[in-house]
Amino acid sequence: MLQTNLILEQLDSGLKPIVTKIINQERITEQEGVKLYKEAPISLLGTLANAIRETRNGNQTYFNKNIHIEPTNICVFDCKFCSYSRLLSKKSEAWEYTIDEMVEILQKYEGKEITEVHLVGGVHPKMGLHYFIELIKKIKALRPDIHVKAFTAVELEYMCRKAKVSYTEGLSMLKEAGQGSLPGGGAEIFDEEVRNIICKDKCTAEQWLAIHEAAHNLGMPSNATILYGHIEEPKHIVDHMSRLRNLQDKTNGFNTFIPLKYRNGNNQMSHIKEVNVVDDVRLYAFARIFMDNFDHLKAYWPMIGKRTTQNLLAFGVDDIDGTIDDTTKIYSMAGVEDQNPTMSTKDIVALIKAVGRTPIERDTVYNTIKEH
Ligand code: V47
Ligand code: SF4
Repeated sequence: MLQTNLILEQLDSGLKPIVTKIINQERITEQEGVKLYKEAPISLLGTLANAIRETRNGNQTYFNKNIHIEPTNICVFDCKFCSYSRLLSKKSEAWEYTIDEMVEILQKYEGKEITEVHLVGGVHPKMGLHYFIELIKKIKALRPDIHVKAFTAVELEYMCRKAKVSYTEGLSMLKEAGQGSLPGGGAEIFDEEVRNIICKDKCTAEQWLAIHEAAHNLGMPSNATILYGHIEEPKHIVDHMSRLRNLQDKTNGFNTFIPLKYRNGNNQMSHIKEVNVVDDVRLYAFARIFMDNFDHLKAYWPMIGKRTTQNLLAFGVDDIDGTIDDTTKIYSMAGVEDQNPTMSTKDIVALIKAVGRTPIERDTVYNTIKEH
């Protein structure tokens, strides 16, 4: 009580009704969101976000034991922020694994305790729906215990279009093969003007949302992302979060929201400076406040860095992704500090405990496996 009174007393009159709504656990509108995002002091956003985080998830901080398999970095699309994709013409820096090679990657983890394979790559013109169905079947035959979280909406739109099936048909076939859920990539910024500049040739915002809705209706949960810190403005951030919040109202199929900070190494937008940590904190804390129907907010440590991840645990974040075991190249190719992202369970547990939170090892859909 004392704390909320103090917060309200210090506010300028325009923010007071918005903050009062948040304290009373009422939803804020897009317009209120833009005002809050632009004008609220970072300390206020942090206090509110942390209170919401602790009300929802207490002191718990989730992670899992996962690996990534990236079938290829060859991609038919040309997103300006992407440091990872290689066109067919620039094959020297490209890879394209066969199904057997990907199964071999997984075989190396025999007897190890991983619970999830995150299967995402570029959009290769020759790797289609039936190829991936076969891959998933082989993964599940080898490790029936492992959850397969696979394919961004961008990959799914392309593979369903090429196979001439609806999203529901394509996803049903993948589910039947053993796919459990969808990752959150490919959302970027939904606003049409911004999307046209940064990634105009891949799936539209409507298609992204329709694919996730179709998955949720089939009982396949998914994640959602936003790519922030480039040319977008606060109104685009709030519009993006609002479209996700609306879909979550309808389906309740999203597990977690994952803000992805734009990293500027080796891509066509490298002239854009990366935002600073205060901007990171603002975005995450705001997301925790605005996205009132998402249970979890994830800081993906290979992208944002371990130290910032730790700090974000005081600003709304309750999940930090997994052990990874140096199996992803997306962010190392975009120039992040950690060129070989891997953390042992011991490292992750220590990272979380160092800021006074409780590490909870989870499965993909947030069942607790073990409290550390
Ligand atoms: O959609 C690409 C992003 C995403 C850059 O669901 C970049 O658990 C920053 O979605 N700077 C793919 N971001 C990764 C992704 C993801 C990662 C971890 C966990 C989950 C999950 C999902 O990576 C793309 C795009 O938004 N991206 N290039 C870059 N230069
Ligand atoms: Fe292709 Fe994904 Fe890179 Fe876009 S972000 S170019 S869709 S790999």
